[in-house]
Amino acid sequence: MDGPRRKRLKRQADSIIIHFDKDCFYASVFEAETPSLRSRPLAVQQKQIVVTCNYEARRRGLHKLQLIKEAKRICPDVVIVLGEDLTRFRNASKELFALLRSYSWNARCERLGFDEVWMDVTDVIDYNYAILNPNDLTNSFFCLSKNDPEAGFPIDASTVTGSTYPATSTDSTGALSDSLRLRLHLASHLAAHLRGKLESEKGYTCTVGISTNKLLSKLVGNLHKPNGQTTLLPSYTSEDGDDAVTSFIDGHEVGKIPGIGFKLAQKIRAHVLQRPVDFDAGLVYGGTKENVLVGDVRKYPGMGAEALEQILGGPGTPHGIGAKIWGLLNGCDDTEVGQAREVPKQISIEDSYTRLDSLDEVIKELRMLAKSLLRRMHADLLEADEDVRTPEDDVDSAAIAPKRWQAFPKTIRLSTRPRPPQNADGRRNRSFARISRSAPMPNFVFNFKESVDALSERLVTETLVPLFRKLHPEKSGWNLSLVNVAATNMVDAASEKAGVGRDIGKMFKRQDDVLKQWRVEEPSDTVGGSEDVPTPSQEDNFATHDRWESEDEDMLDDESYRCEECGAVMPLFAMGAHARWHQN
Ligand code: DCP
Ligand code: MG
Ligand code: MG
Repeated sequence: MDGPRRKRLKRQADSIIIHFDKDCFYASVFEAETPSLRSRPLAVQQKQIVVTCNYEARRRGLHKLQLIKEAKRICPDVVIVLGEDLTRFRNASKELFALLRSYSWNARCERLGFDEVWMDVTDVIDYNYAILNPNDLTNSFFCLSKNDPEAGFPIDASTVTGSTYPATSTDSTGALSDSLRLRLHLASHLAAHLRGKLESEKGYTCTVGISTNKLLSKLVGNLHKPNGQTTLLPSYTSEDGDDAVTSFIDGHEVGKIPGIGFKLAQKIRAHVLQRPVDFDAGLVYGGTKENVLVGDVRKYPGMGAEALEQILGGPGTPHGIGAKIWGLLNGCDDTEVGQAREVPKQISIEDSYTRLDSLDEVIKELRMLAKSLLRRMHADLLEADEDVRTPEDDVDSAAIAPKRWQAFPKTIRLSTRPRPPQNADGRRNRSFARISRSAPMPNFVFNFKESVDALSERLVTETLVPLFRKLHPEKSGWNLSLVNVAATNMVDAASEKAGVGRDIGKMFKRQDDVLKQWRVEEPSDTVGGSEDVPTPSQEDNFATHDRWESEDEDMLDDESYRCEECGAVMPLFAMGAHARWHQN
């Protein structure tokens, strides 16, 4: 029984989204490093588990999240590589993302984890749609640049490239006058082009889905794995639910819909089955034997946004969850593809210690921190310079790899966390404060001709040790529990004059100029300077920082303030006095 006619959600179909998922990502990173591995069964180990394996291994019966023991039993000649150090995956992920990003006009490229990327290519597709010749679609040209009409490739816009859902198109009549359909054709050609680039330039294959929102593009890609692409073809909307999107989404088990996690899925299943759901704890993915399809839920009597709010709402679930989930079950997802943030706001490396007291110990630790800081700056801020280099460049920089800085951190900040002395009652205050000192980032760190070891040594002796002495004028007995070195005050290279990142000599001169007018002159009597006003700092911040997000958020709470000039953190009430101190 179908019940009263339900109001159908209108699906937005203005945007065109492409979703990429790299095939056997971790394994393919090793294969890219060592191509001979490609023809052998290869498994990547973390702890006692195969986190992923290549398709040769999968052909022989191995799969993701299998026990190593099991994998060896099934395939004794499996090659096992260790995947616990994520550095190579992070770097590969960034490199692949940068390639895709370079084809985007609107910078709407968003990563999910290391191996997935969404691109909102609406602007590129609309531009190409507008220049199509409707009378000669078979001889079209896909333009990759608004400024360069030659950049692009020939396509047959009357057909789609790759696989489709539905597999064979039913509505051929008038199809080519349907703008959504044509735009999806165009997107399929762009996707194929990008897959080709990823493979020919970087050696990675991936699985791609093309549709009008993040949800549908991600789901439809799964239909042809690996090294395939699937376009979800119209119709995208209908009065009675016999459109392609509805039939596509209806066939999914509810728990397979991104955004419907295990708990939500269990509640929905229980409602539709009208009984508690069997829970099979043995299944790795936290799945269940019960299959409740999206279609079963969608057509269930009384089902809709309000009903779902009743079923799912309550403490711990955000208000409006019903409408959101109802949208997903109908293939609607209005979340935007995030805009790529080009470079981190700051890079911060820290380590915690049980006790750090002598200058020798401190210097040893500063060396380690400076080295990782420079390595991270190289990984996160240096990009391959793919521009054509002028002969002039080649004369004086022949030895330099074609790389350039995407951004320059103009400030280096050293922070420590001394343990306060014991109180009279013999106890210590629980909340430790960080104190910090900043200085201009010295120019030499941007010179990538020199080794990281040599540069970090210089950074320690010329910058970090002097900063440390200012921060801790006492000779010893600091009892430090944490040291943090950060590159902050990031300035985008693109915002400097064009080409500055490529011409190192010019860049260094400019750096000098920039820094001169900017330099903070330290008053000579900084003992007990007001920069060092203690602040509460988070107790859980013990692990070495290794991420892009600014750690300002960790250090700053509602009652703290960071001086824009020197980066010192202090309680709000100290702000006025601190500003006056700068003026003197
Ligand atoms: N990964 C992980 N732990 C998990 C799942 C995945 O460390 N529980 C890692 C290993 C994968 C990478 O993330 O290589 C990407 O995950 P995918 O699920 O996309 O798996 P693959 O890319 O390896 O395989 P596929 O070809 O099925 O996409
Ligand atoms: Mg993935
Ligand atoms: Mg993958």
